[in-house]
Amino acid sequence: MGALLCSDCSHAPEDVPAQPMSDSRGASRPVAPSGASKFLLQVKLFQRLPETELPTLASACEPKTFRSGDKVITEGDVGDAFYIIRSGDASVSVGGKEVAVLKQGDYFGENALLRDEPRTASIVAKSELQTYMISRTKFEEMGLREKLDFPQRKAVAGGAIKELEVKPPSPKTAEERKLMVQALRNNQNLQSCVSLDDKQVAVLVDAAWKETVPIGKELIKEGDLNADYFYIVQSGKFSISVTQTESQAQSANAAQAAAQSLGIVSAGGSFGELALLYFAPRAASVRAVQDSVVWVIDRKTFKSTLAKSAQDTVKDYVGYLDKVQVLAKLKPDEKEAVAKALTEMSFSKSEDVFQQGEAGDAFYILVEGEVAVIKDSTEQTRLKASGKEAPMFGERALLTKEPRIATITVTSETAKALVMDKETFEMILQPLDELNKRGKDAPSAVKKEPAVRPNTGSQKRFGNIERKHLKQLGLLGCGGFGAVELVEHVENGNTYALKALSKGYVVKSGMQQSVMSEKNVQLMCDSPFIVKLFETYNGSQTLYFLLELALGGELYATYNKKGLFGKEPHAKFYLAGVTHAFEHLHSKKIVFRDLKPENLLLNEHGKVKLTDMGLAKVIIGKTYTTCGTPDYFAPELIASTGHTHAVDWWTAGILLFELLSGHPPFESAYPMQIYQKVTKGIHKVAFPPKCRGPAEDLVRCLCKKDPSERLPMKKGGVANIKKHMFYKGFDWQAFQDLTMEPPYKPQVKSKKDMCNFHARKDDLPPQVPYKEDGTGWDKDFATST
Ligand code: ISQ
Repeated sequence: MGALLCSDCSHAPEDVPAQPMSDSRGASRPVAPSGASKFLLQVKLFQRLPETELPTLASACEPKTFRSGDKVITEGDVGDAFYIIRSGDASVSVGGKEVAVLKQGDYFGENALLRDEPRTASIVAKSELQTYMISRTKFEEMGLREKLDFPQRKAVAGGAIKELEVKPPSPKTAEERKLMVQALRNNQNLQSCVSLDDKQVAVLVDAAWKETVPIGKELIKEGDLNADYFYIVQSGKFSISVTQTESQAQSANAAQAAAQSLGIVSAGGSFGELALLYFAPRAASVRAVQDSVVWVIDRKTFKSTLAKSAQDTVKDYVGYLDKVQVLAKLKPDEKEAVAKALTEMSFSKSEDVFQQGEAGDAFYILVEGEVAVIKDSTEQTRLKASGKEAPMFGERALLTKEPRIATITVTSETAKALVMDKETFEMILQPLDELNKRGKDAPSAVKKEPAVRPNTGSQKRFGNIERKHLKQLGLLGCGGFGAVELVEHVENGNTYALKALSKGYVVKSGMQQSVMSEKNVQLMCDSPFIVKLFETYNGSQTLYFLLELALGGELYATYNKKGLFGKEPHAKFYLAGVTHAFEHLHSKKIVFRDLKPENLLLNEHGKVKLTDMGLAKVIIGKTYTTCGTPDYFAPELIASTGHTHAVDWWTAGILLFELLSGHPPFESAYPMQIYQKVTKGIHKVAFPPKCRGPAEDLVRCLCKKDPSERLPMKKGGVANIKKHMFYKGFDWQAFQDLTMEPPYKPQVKSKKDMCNFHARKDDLPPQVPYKEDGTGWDKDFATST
């Protein structure tokens, strides 16, 4: 449903009688007037067509008239047509309740031209209703789908270095504290995303400072990038206004759009909560309509308050580690580092945590449930976790790979353990036997940063291609930070993708660290399922990534243009590529954090490759920055309680749902509404017919709210996906060997053929002049000149 609720109705075409015309099957059908072209331009979907196609589109418009009371669209029916209202009113109802009235110039159902999704609302004519209708068949017959341009969904990043202004807390009376506590508790958006206990609310109240806001002052400006504060109104009044963009108006359903209309916030109310979650431009403007007083809470304080509970958990874990004999010689900060790197694992009844005779590579602390210790088929004892007791087993695995001396089997319905494997232990410290041999005065072995080891393989992988040998051939794409050009090596004719980032823009946005991290992460990767990095260059104004070329196009555009949504063989193939890519990244402790069809490319054979390491990061244990693409956010990202590699498996579930259904499961034009849906959980989502059966089960197993319960996080790991019913009959070996025939083969005529890319120059990010700032942030960037 795409009701343009704030449309300018003067764009409506004149009410010209329809004239007959033959359609492609020779049947006579009425045709829309030429004025329709102008009108159609308002529709977001059609703005993605080249202007020259508008007359063709207008000729696909069929005038259709409904009598008062006629049902135009029925909620739940599969949609196959789009309508624009020429005159008359129509009622929009969801679940039998009227949520909006559409008028001349409004339109609905444009998604039906791309996907056969069920309608999300019913539309009934309230008076005689004259419309133009475009059917999907007609739209496709005219080849218009292929000509559409599909802009990428933007990720939100949280890594800006910029310093937040935080003022000292202001003194507060008991009454003022009460008002703030209630305001925090009454903020529905906040409540539905994060869970704040009384102690955390008290910390936020303590930290708040007071500001006076004179009448007329704009406290928040829509689109402002300085969006770091949340406000509670102590006295006075504020008006909230949104310049509803076309995209919001058109992708929201009527009910959502109405909820975002103008409003007034008075004493005890609050606003700006999105700023607490992550760094993003303001979504609305807020102006004082009276002299007012507000309390201010900044994002940094908010985030660290949420992360505190994770720090308390670390303290509990250190307490457990204190009881492990083989770790007795570790220093306090070393134990803390181990505690932070423990990962949670979930087990079901009768599952073996490990078996007697197996080579041990990890040790476990049981924090929930009960297990039996079984030796030579005889139960020796049972270990039970309680609030006070966290039994542990397998700790000798940190010293040797000797075989397990007993089997550990879960006897409770479920069990949860904290796990540390030998490899991770050695990445954050050193081999345990070496640590145990140290003298008393030896320094701490805690490493500041996890080791980043470039994957160089046997050959010299970097320093082979110089930038001066590259010739630009054309623009492939524009991302948030840079442009991607097709380039050719002038000596050997090889072609590549060259991604360029303006250094001035990187510095202006405070993204220096994340750009360096992107390069380091790329250097570590070597997988056929990840776009390869060949070189990096550091120019005076620009940083460059020389990347493997994938000329088949973006998966997102391909799905839309070729109508691949809902096709199971395709979803299987692409998710298999993602599974391999994640397996590779996670083996190197890299979390990707931005899976979506926009970040998957096809090469000329149709093989899939993951791209864009802009948000990827090496982590051991948890990390706390909320970033990614809102449609794909996992619940723990929203709750800001720390996340692990398990977020990637959540996104894999969302991807599978989207590839089969045509839209992500938690969808809204308003991020807060997405987060509320995500927090409610996947069990509240209605699965469309194309995403039922084994596919539905796999989505549900990946999108478990508890990260440790997501399928690949359980015992068996990634193989659990490979063995899932959804992949019954799928030849994983052929897939891995790259011998499996891809389900879709893009048209690519040569290694310079850019026909699958339609970059627009106006989407180019700004080029900001750069002057060396003396910090040397970029000195290790280049692999070649
Ligand atoms: C590789 N090939 C084509 C386009 C690309 C865009 C971004 C990154 C890599 C690419």
